[in-house]
Amino acid sequence: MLDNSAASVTIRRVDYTPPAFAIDKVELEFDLAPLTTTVTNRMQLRRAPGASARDLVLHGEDLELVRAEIDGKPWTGVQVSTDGLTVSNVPEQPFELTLVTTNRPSANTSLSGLYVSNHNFFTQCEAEGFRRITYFLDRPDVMTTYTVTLRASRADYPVLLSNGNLVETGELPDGRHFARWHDPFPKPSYLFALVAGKLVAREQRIRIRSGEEKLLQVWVEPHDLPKTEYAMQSLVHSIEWDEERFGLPLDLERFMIVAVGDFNMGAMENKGLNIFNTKYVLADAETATDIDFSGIEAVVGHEYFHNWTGNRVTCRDWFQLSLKEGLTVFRDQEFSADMAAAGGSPEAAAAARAARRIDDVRGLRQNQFAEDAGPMAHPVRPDSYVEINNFYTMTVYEKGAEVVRMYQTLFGRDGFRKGMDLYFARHDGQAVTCDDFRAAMADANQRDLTQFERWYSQAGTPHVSATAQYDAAARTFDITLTQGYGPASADAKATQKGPLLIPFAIGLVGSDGKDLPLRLAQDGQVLAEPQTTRVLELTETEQTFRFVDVAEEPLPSLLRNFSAPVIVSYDYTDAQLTFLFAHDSDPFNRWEAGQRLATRALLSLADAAARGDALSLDPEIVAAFGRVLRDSTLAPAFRELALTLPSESYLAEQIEEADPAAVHAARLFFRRALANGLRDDLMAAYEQNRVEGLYEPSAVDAGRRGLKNVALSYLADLDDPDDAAELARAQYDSADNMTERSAALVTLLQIGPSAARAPLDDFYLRFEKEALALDKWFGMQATRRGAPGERVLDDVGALMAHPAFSLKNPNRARALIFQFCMGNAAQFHATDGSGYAFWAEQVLALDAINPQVASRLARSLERWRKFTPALREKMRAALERVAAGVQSKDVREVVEKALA
Ligand code: 0A1
Ligand code: ZN
Repeated sequence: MLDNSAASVTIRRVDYTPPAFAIDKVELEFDLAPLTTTVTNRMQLRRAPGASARDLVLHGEDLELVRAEIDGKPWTGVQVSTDGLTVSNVPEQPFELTLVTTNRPSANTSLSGLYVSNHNFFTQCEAEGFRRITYFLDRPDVMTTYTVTLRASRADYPVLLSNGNLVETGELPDGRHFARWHDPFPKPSYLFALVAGKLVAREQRIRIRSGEEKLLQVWVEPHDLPKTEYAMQSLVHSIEWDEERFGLPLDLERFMIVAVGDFNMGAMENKGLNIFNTKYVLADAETATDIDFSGIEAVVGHEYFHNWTGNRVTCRDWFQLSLKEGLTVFRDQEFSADMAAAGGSPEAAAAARAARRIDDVRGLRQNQFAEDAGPMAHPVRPDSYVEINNFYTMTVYEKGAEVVRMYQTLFGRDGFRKGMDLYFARHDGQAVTCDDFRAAMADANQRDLTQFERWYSQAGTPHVSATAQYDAAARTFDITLTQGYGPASADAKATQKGPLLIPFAIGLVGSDGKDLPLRLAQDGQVLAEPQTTRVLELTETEQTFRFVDVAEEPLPSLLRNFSAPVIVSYDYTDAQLTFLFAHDSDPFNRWEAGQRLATRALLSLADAAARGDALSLDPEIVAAFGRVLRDSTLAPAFRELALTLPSESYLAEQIEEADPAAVHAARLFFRRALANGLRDDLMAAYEQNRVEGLYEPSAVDAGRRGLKNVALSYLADLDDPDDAAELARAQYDSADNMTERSAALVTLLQIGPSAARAPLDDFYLRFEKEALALDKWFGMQATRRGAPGERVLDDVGALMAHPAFSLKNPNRARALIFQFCMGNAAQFHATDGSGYAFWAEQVLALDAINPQVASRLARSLERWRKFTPALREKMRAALERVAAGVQSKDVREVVEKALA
């Protein structure tokens, strides 16, 4: 049982002490059975140099100790507690400790440690799951080599996998068999994994640049084998890319990916044995969308790239999590961009790259900026935590990736590569800190990066405000940048100590829409075209940069390609934004101009809606969107992104006291204005972007489908949506892929439940046995808009009782409950508080099953203080209800911080 009364313990970064013991090697033997699995753990231990501890304190949770021996003799000096085992008076000299324990895999619903999913065994050890398998020094700075023997019934568990290389297999009495694996690379316990069960593999042999042959395997349940082609292809591309871009080869003889249907996160980079949520492995045209395919490519890449950034060089402690995660997200973003760009013309490649960048930044701004402004705000390298699982956050991952990207922006690709090379030369095989990475970047590029440390230690999103002054007589253009932070929690404020080094990319756009040549007053050097973007280094609180020989008053294009994770304000007029939206040579900023234009209009519409005023939209804005929609020189993927308005939750973040109903009304009004104003263009975009021929998840085809489906969705918001309904219905019926089919169904749901009823039933029958497709079926009903006065929550409630629904499967819980609470703002924030009551009930129900999943859901109310007083009070009540009934420290940390 979890103890509801136990005080939460805060772990602090400054308290780090090195381990008192080292483990030279470990041998693990597993007698696998679902009810009770027995683990025999034989460790060669020795005191760390200089350490004098007499007792050995090991981590352990939910274990039953059967036996303890030192150097082959029973050892009675052991003390079991709720969080570990103390072995007293251990020998001075190196010794062998043998511990036999049992655990209960089939009763493990937390999906941390050893658990059963669909009758097969899996493990998840990051961050602190290994201690649920055996007593150990379960901390990332204790690295050792593992030899693992798995024993199980051959009939029930024909496949037995663990990290590294397979060294021996054989038969045992009573229909059992065994497999022994050895991983030659020392690793921390969080990278341990085993898998056992009825699985089959797609295999491929490749030759890497050294000439060595490698075996690649993707393991799945037998019926899923046809859906593994894309994952395998993505793995091959990842291996090639890491050799090409960073000179990093695959270091093991074999590399395995295993898919599991019950998984808390996306995937896990266990050494040589990556374990993946099925969502990021299984795909075919029928069941997966373009977004799913690109998610698979990114996550396969991400986990593979961890082999060097995370596994060969790992984290000293969990405060350094972004050392591996920020860096690996950056690497997977670059990989995805390169893959999307591959094979196209230079223009197409640039457009594909820009589309990826826009997508990544949109995610960051929507989710990480909100996190950074709320009660869970923390630096990229946090200073404290109660439950480390709560710190696998957008800040550590996505903001961390932006921090890594800034090194590349400052030093260029070659300088960044030099820094990476030095990092591996210094630290291969070690557990290190974010400071070590920064030092490698600094030393390789002969730069002092002391100030840059603040990116790791300061919480909150920096604000940069810009003002400009053109002097026609002197032909100078001065741009003054001021940096600071917005409102923040007291904890976040306490971390904000001084100005950051902000790489600020800028261009100056002339009246013909072309970039002007840039000449900065300090260095007197003119960049020849097309280098008309300049990275300014803002290091002071306020700094003025002077451009000289500026022939005409330019329009500044600020923070090109989003060169730093900051919020930029500048007093653009609508006309200036419209101009940039039509001309900026930087595709990111071209998109950004449209978003600024839309956001400004949407916020003023929301304001009017909240006051009950009549709504109206300047036809010039509609016209600006129309020009981009019609511009066939622009990639369809870009036009799709340009036409996608900021989400309701992003807009609510921009408002001091947000009224979700008003935001919803504003966004709907804007969409209707675009639909009515651009009907013919939308219709044309729909017709012109039909993709003929065999389905391919390429960036180009996906872009066309994306634009076509965004056009369809606008057409469904026409005052008369009959044509759209007909198009959507025909698209649903003729679809030969999930992208088209699900987009059609979502559009029909947008038009209304009656338009969607028949295809919704068809979808269910078609995909009854396809878990991932069924997740979509739940998700689209949870996120449906709902007519005025309609309660989508009633449908969600009914779907909770559907035989295919289960709270125990994280993907299913996310599809229905999370999608409603986090992806349907207007319905979730219903004024009667019904959404919040539902939230509290589900957080508590999940808390008893799976604290990690419960805690993620708990976070959907953390921004409660941002809302109107009436909503705020109802949210507080829901939070208090959870605080009173919570069992896990995971959820308790979140709700206590929210209420503090
Ligand atoms: N390191 C993995 C993410 C991960 C973290 C925790 C997990 O279980 C609690 C599972 C996976 C990654 O970055 O992909
Ligand atoms: Zn990762």
